[in-house]
Amino acid sequence: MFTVSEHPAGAVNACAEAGGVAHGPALTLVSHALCPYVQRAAIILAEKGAMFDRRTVDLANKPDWFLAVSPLGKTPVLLVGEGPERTPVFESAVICEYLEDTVAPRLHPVGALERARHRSWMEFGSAILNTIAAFYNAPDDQALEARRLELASKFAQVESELINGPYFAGEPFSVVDAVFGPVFRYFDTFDRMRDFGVLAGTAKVRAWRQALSARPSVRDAVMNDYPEKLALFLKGRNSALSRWI
Ligand SMILES: N[C@@H](CCC(=O)N[C@@H](CS)C(=O)NCC(=O)O)C(=O)O
Repeated sequence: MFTVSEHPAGAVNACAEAGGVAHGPALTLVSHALCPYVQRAAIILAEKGAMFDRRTVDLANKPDWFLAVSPLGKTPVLLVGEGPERTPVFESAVICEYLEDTVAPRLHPVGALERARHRSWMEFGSAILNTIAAFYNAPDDQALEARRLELASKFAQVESELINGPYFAGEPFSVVDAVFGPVFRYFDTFDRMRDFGVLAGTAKVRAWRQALSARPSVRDAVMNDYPEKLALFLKGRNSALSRWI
């Protein structure tokens, strides 16, 4: 079963390509409470001021209606339109591109090469999410330490890519920011366990993390009980990290 909840984002859809059509199709973001890929879509929808509904699904017990709209059985899915005309768009990167194509304002840079560079760093953000999963699933201390070092090394690479902030591209908020907001959110929970020192040598990354955590779209991309739910999930991994909770 799923629960349906309204999202606080306001305003109406505006079609960027059509030069500002007042109302676009109904949008429903099929979500999971902890999914960082869902969060990036929610952040972009909020940044664009798009109205959307959110349906939360239990991924441990996937209902048939969900499997019918999610060929890979994963969240997020963006349902565009209603009834028989409804089209499911799956894979977060594709959802981001669809929203860029259809809802103003554009968050990607205008120049093709700079846009490609942003997409590259979105991929890097996804690679960090995979390392975070390997970190919290590490079966023993040795594996945990290896993943910790891998994370520190990846954030050192991000550090050398950052300019003056507050965001990835400086002043404007971009899609890369929507990818890294959910990445940094994990560290709010990790930091409560102990100081793992993953971001110790990366002053620009730490400043970026702070700017993103203060951004309303990033803050509101999860429900209030997210920290408790994440802690419970991490505890349930029975991994080397679980004992710190
Ligand atoms: N590449 C996908 C990754 C999405 C993903 O891994 N979603 C997870 C939740 S965060 C999921 O639905 N897992 C369920 C499963 O794999 O069975 C995207 O970017 O949308």
